Amino acid sequence: MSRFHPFPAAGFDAVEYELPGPWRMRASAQEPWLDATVPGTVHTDLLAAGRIPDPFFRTGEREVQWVDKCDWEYCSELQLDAHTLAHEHVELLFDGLDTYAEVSLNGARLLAADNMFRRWRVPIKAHARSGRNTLRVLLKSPVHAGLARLAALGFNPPAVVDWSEIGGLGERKISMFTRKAPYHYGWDWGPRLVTSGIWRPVRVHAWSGVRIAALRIAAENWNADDATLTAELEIVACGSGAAELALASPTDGQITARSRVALHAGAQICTLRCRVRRPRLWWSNGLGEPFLYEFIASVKFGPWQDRRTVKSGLRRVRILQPPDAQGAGFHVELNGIPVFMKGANYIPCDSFPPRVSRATRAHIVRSAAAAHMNMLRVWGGGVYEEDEFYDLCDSHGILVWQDFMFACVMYPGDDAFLESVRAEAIDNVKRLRNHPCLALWAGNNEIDVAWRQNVPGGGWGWKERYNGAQRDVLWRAYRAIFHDILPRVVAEHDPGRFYWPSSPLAAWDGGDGVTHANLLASRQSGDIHYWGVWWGKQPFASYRNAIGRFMSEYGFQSFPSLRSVHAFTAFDDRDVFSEVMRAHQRSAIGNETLREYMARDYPVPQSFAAFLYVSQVLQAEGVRTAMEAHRVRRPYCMGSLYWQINDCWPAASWSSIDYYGRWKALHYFARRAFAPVLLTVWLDDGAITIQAVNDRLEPIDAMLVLRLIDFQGTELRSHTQAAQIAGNCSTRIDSHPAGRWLASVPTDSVLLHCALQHRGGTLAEQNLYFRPVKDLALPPAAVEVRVVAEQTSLAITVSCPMLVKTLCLETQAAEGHFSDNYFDLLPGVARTVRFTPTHPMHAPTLERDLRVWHMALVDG
Ligand code: BMA
Repeated sequence: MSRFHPFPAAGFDAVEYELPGPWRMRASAQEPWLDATVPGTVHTDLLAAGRIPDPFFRTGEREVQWVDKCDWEYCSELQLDAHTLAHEHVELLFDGLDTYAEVSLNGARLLAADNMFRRWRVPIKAHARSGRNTLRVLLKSPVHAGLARLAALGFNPPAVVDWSEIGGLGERKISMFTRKAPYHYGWDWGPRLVTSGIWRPVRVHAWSGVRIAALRIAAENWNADDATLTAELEIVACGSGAAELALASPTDGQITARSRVALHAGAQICTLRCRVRRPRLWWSNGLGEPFLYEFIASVKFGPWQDRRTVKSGLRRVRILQPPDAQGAGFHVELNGIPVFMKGANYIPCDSFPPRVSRATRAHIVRSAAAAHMNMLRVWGGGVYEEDEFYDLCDSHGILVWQDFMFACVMYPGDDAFLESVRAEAIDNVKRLRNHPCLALWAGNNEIDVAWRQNVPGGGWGWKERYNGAQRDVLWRAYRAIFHDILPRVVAEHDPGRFYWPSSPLAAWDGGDGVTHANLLASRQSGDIHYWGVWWGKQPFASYRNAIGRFMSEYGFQSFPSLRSVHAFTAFDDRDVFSEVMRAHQRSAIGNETLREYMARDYPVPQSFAAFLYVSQVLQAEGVRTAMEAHRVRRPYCMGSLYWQINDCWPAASWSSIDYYGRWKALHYFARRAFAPVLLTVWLDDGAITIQAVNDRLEPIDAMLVLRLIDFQGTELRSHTQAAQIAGNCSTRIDSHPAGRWLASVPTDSVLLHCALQHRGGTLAEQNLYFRPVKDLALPPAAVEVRVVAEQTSLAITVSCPMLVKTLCLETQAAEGHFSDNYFDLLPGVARTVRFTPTHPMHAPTLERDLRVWHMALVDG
């Protein structure tokens, strides 16, 4: 017996396995059966059977809108053997049913589900037989259910992003009536694909005597080298009597606890405690190792036993709002250290979540870590992600701001709905609470700011559309969900974790429904979604002033690359204003806004390919202004999460990584702007200001080297000075009149190259230009490209005797990843980037396949 398995096998072990299938599906009772995939969705099954066109290709989305108006039936044979059926309890576990599902076994009704986000455990012993059993799941149309609820309410609550027209429903918006991923009804970056399905695994669980229904691991009473570990076991027993509990960790042998308890029949919480000396802490990306412990909790009850294994980390995260002269801060403190949050908002990686592979999720989380992010916000219009997503965040040191799945609508407040919300919250809080990455729970996305109950005329004009009685109904439901049910669930099942009712929000006193959310959008406290740039058409420079305590959203759109556009268009569609491209642009102001901002600073290209390239550069330059400005303002501002890291289909959007996983220019820019040591320089009111931000805890003694060069590489002026940069803060290094640098210099053909030199290397660098790109006298640079094969990658060296502005390397056929891209190539300074191909390839092949973009090539 290993010391981690404290109880010997009892010979009567529980049985647990995922249903192997095969599954079949059909439009109920009318059509022949088709092969089905579980976990999966109706749409992906119909697609695999050739019954619908690809909804992502061209305008395919429009042709599949009939699917959500049908009921669908799924069926599988379930073999149960005598050993399984001999257990006291035989249950079916449904980890996710999307959404209105009637489940029967051998004709006997088992379950009527109505919430995509819940997990269901259903006893089947009374209906099961040895041998073959027939399991049927009828998935009823979420549209019919939604329309019925809308009719019953008698008025339509507000909803901003819900493509009811595409769904043939006219103005009737129904997403708020169903506990189902909000973005399925369409968003301003996503299609309307209201799917149904058995979207998470179905399992059989047969057990006797006792089971551990849930486990909570928490560390308390911290000091430098000591912590108390608490394991809370939720135990379900079939009778009463004495039981033994144990806790152990294969990671650290000193973690061990045992106790004897008296169990009663039913559910109960039992607690084990032990001390951890010199705990190895979990750190976020950039601060240290995100160390993980494995814990095993076990119970032995007569001849029966059960155990649960969980990976967790020892760390203390607090969200602090210290009052100060301007208002109150809003920052994450990790293991006693205030940490600036760098990151992005995360949406589901596909309109059909079950087809997202582990590799796709890993690519997004790894890309976040590679861009020096330490936080992702799992935004409230999507889904509570799969366990593997949080595992990835745990092991890459990415903290998670977790919204509950409510966004941009007002919800009904009838008892059944509120009960469903409570059950959903309990299921998900219990599932996710042991992840060290989990930083906070937030109630919803942008509902408070849109409604603004106590501010006449405030908000987005939502409440003004309703009479007093209707407003009462909607606001009462809001308070019940976000000020009562959700915080209570968090307090009870995840005590100590911070809860924030809505994002953005100025403040909340946590009281009995009392809110300070009626404060006008405040830059003095709480978190902010800043959309003055994009929706407000403000210049990018306004990012420097519009700074609050925590920037949880801001962003700008771009198009995916040409390679990606090829995948969802036909040849004739390749014009940003074509019907197909417009169908993949869901922001009402999308293309016009891109073009308007482009015209301010860039040549607006004639050719489609150049337009895509410039759109990415425009987005990247704009958003980096914000990232740098937010970091510069620390500690006033302590978080910068741009909108959005990923896409759920191929489209124009605010993402930095497109649907196919390709990094846009913005992701490369994010990696520079979020680097642990940032050097930033900007021109404002005739002054050049240089500032360094150091997220490392140690101070740095560096040299600042400034060189004014022309586009042919001639150095016109230079300046060197010592720069002492403190740890974990932002330091102003220098600020001086631009005139000192620019006297008698043509501003359209020079740049100021700023570098922080440290121990013989360049720690950080940045270029400052003095005119918008469209007014620069860019030389007709011919870039020399050389490719040399290395072990697993190919080294591409680019060079040019003159400046190459925002050089972009693109492959035409080869698939792979560039280590760096979208950078300025300084005159006469060669640069090597690495290309890691998906499939091995030779250097000459890549050399032929490469295509080079830069600003001087853009046809204005
Ligand atoms: C934010 C998000 C989303 C939206 C995005 C872009 O406010 O919360 O609702 O997609 O803006 O408009």
